[in-house]
Amino acid sequence: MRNIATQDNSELEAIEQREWRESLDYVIQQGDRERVHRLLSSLRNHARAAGVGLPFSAVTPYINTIPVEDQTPLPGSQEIERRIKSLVRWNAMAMVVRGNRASDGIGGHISTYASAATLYEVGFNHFFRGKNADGGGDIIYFQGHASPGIYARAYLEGRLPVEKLHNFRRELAPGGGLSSYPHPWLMPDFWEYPTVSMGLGPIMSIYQARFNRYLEDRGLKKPSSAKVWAFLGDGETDEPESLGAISLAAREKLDNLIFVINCNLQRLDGPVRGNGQIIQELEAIFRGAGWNVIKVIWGSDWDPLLAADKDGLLVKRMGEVVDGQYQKYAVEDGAYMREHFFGADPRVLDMVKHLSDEQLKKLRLGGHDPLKVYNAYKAAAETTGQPTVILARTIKGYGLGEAGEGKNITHQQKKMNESDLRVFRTRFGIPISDDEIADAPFYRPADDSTELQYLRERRKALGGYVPSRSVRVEPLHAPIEPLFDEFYKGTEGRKASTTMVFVRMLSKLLRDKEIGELIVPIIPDEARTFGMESLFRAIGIYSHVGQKYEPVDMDTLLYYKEAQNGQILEEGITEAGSMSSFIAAGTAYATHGVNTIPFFIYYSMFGFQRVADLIWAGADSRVRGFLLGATAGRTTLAGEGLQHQDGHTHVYSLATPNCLSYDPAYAYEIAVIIQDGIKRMYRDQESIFYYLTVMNEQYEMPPMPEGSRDGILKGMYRLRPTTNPNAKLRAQLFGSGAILNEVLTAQKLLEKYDVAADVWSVTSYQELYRDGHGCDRWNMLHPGETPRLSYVGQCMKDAPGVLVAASDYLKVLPGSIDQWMPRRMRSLGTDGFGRSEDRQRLRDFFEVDSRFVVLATLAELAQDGKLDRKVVAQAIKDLDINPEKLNPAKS
Ligand SMILES: Cc1ncc(C[n+]2csc(CCOP(=O)(O)OP(=O)(O)O)c2C)c(N)n1
Ligand SMILES: [Mg+2]
Repeated sequence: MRNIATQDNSELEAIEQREWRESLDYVIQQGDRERVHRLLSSLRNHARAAGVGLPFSAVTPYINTIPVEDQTPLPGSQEIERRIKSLVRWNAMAMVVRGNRASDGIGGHISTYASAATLYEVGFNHFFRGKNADGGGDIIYFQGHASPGIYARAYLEGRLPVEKLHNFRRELAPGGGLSSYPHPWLMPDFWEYPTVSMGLGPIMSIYQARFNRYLEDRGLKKPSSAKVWAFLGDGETDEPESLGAISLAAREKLDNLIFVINCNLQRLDGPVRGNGQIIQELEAIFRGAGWNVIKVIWGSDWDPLLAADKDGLLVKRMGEVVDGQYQKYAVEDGAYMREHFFGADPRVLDMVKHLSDEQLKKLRLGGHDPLKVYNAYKAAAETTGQPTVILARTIKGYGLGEAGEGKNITHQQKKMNESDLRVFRTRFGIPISDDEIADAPFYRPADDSTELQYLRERRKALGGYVPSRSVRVEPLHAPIEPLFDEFYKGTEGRKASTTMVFVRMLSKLLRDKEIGELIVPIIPDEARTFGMESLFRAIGIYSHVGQKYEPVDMDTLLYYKEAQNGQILEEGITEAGSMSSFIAAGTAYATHGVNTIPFFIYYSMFGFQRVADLIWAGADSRVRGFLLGATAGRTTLAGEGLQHQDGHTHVYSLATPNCLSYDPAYAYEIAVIIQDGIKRMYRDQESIFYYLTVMNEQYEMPPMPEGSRDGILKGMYRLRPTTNPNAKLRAQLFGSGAILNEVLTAQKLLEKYDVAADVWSVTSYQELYRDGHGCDRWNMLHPGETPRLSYVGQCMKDAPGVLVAASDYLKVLPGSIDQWMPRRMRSLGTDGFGRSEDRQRLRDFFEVDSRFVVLATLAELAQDGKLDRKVVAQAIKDLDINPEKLNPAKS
């Protein structure tokens, strides 16, 4: 009896469901979507009022977002586009296979592009706008591992000669090669944006899209319909940077931004979410964040099946299969799919009885169907008020067949044997004969072939080839020198910190008629810490919507002013986001032809230590601008302790080849460095950027010594020579940043020990190091010529005495120039974890105060036999130094 009742119930429910659906269909067919929305939400409210709460769900069924009825036909010739795509596929694969035959282990990826080919080709033929288009064209972040496909297309376009393809990943080959991934540093006419460190492309693209708006809102660029496209892998979305800034994109209504996530359900080792569904997971995340989500899961082959699925049984089945299983269907044959996918429900199985196993195997997925992809891109491009993400389902290694399609090893598949090649060739109809196939030759049809004519015509219509990087900006010629005059004079007794000096300098630059509007201050919620709040009112904080509220401090002079033409990028607590803005602003000279000059000021510890990989990406992008690590110095930032006190970012920054790093002590040093920096980057158009540390210790800023300019820039100059050069005991002392004052005090204290010391200000160990190695290298390679003398060597040529350096950074920093010193140099530095303490105790703890400079100098003299060791022992007592104190480097 019970069974019959259950059966009755389920039949009743099925009828009920059908009737409700038919009623809804009736409303849908009227064509008024808003009416459907209203109806459903009133039903939901009605149910809620009756106590039936619907569970929250940000996901829609596991089917395409765009219904078949809403599709528009693909313009152009599908057939020619398919042939072009096949040629790109072949050449991309051949590039990797040939490369690895010529040089085993050279690497490269076949399967990423193989899965993404349609996603790119639809873009190339119909959407990506080149530099001649409105607004200078689109900005495209190509997925790094798909680079072979992008090169293969450029080869067909006639932009890359075949020799370059032969030298994929062999950049040092005669005639040059192609870089493994998108690197503007290595291919400055081709690649625009580096992407291969996963997660950075997505976050950079978000801030790029926002920066485009900023330029428009501030009148620095005409509004345009240009888009920012970011192509990423589904595995890549596990990187925190990929998803970490998506809410900003929605909040700022960035409808100029389109993410395309290639959901091949696999990453390097295996499935992205074997036991789940990455597409559904991403849909929920993006929808929750306010994005327009377009799922492109099933290709047109599935449309008739879905149309016949009146009871939603197929959709239900599609939604219950996990990704690991979907991957299995991709590698198995049609019979397996029939049995295991459709066969789970006899009614679903029945729906495919008219299809052969072979036809089942060939049912295409959405990301491989140009029509579906075209419609998704079109909808994305037409979306207003929201960014769009396209979740396109594909198969990793599509087309590789037995050689790797859908297999777990496919990411690293680099080799194909003759029979694999033959299958690939036949599948994609590449006109290469059996005799030649083993060689995997590149194939390019004649220039006047239908394919190449079509391809050229499409790119012309869309504004030129992409990717393509060019610098068309006019060099800046504004006379900025007078802006810095006041800083050369010193503060005449008043105390100031280098941070205060910098902020004053920035304010002057901002007020300048010529370059003021080009300055882009970027701050991650730390303006008050650095005494920059006066800028809020003066130049405004950028907000696309202006200020919709009355700020609580409206009645004060320095109120928190947001404005549509605001100039400050107040990013909130995100160094990664701020750095992405810095990259967008610092590459605008190439992207937009605008010389924006970013100044990104942040807590020094949270720069190179926190977002070094983004800084690296900026360096690769040929970024220009100034990074300012404020509250810097392990012992200069008092109180904050271990997590905040930076004593090492100058060591990290040394590793970035085009970053010039300075640890200046005085106002005039900063003035010289920034002025020269603007000249080198924006007048001379050098692809360099700057890292300056600034501190919060206040002291008097002296006037600039005559003739020191060159030395400041090169890295060192003699600041205060001894008044007693003929003394028997001599020393050379080197100080940087706030520790320079300790060294000057030591110079005085040493007089009591009859030691006459010269004091040098070292503004940049990094520049000295680079110069020293540059000279050594040149001398090694030119044995027959007059040897070059390093700048350190020049400075030290006639400098007598022992050598002692002290800095607020690791000992290795001064140690890095040791080899160009005429004699052994002792380095004092701040190796170890910081402490919450005041400056004086910190400098005692880290052994970098004036007392330790004195002690080190005396110890060096004793070691040279110039001084009795008893004097050193006495000095330890006089200076009140505890010889048994903890070693800060280890405690
Ligand atoms: C930060 C970072 N970590 C790791 C890697 C190494 N890596 C390169 S590709 C890849 C897998 C990519 O998977 P997915 O994002 O899904 O891209 P697909 O090739 O499947 O399109 C990994 C782990 C990297 N390039 N960057
Ligand atoms: Mg993947």
